[in-house]
Amino acid sequence: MEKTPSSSITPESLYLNRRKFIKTATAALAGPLVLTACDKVSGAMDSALNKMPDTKDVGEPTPYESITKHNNFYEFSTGKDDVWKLAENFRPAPWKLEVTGLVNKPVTYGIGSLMRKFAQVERVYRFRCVETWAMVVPWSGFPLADLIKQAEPKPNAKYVKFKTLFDPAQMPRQKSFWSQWPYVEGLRLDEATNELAMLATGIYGKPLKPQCGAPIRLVVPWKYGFKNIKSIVKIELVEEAPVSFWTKASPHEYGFYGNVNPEVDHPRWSQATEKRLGETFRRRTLMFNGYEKQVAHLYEGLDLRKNF
Ligand SMILES: Nc1nc2c(c(=O)[nH]1)N[C@H]1C(S)=C(S)[C@@H](COP(=O)(O)O)O[C@H]1N2
Ligand SMILES: [Mo]
Repeated sequence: MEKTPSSSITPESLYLNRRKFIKTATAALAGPLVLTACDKVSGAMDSALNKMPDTKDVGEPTPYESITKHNNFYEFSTGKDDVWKLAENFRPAPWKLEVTGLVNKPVTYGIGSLMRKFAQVERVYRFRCVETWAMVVPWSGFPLADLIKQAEPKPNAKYVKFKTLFDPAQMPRQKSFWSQWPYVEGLRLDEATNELAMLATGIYGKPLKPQCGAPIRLVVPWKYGFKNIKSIVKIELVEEAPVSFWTKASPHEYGFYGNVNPEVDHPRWSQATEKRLGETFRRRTLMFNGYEKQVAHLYEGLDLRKNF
C-alpha cells in the first residue's frame, strides 16, 4: 500500500478507507488509520461498522467540511455559514443527560457512560432540512430505543420530550426574547423507538462539533431537520404531545410530525425537490426522505396532508 501523506488525509478519505478496510479485511495496512479516525470508541465502532447499512442507496456521504460549515442552530445565529465560528468556544464537557418523567428508572448519564453502556453504531442517513437543503451524513451513536427501554417507560408514557441546554452565557441568542428558549422537540413513543431513530455523538467517527449539536443530538432521518434537536440535556417521557420550538414559533408552518413529504408544500415554498450541499442540480424529494419501508406503518390511518 502506498504511504498516504498526512496532509491529504481528510476525514472523508479516512472514513472511506476504513469502510474499504472492513470489506476487504486487510487489517495490518489500514489499522493505524482506523485508530486516528476514531480513537475513543474504536473497539465498539469496529464491530458496529460491520452492521452499517450500505451507502449505495443514499449516495456519497457529504464532505465533512460541508457538514460542519453549513448549519442551522438558532441558539448561535439565524445564519447558516457563521454558526461554526460562533459556536467555536462552546463547551460540550462536562455534560449531563437526564432521562426522566414517566419511567420506572430515571437516570442521569455523562457522555462517556452513555457510550460505554449502549452499543455504538454508525449509520449513513439522508438528512433533509425543511428549507430544502439536504445532505448525507455518516453518524455515530446508538439507537434511541435502547436508552428508552433501559428507563422502562410507564404504561401512561405516550410521548418523548427533548430539551436543549439553556445557557445564555454560551448560547448568545438565548438572551433574546424572540422565542421561548430552550429549544424543545417531541416524538410519539413508537416513533422514538423505531429502529432508525438514534442519538448521535459523532460524524465521520469524530466527536460532534459544537455547531452540529455537541455532545449529543437526535437523528430522525425521515423527518425534517428541525426535529433533529441538538445539544440535548433532558429526555422526558410524558403523557401529552410536547409543543416543539418551531410549532410554537409558527404553528401553521411547522407541525408536530415534520415528516418529509414531497406532496405537502411549505406555505412559502415547494417541497417537491431538494438540493444536497455541494451539488448544483436538484433531486426529487422522497416520501419519508426515502425511509417509507421503515416508518410508513407508524402513520397508517393518519391524513398525511394534514399531519405535516
Ligand atoms: N437546539 C437546536 N436544535 C436544532 C436547531 C436549532 O436551531 N437549535 N435547528 C434544527 C434545524 S432547522 C436543522 S435543519 C438541523 C441542522 O443540523 P446541522 O446544523 O447539524 O446540519 O438542526 C436542528 N436542530
Ligand atoms: Mo432546518
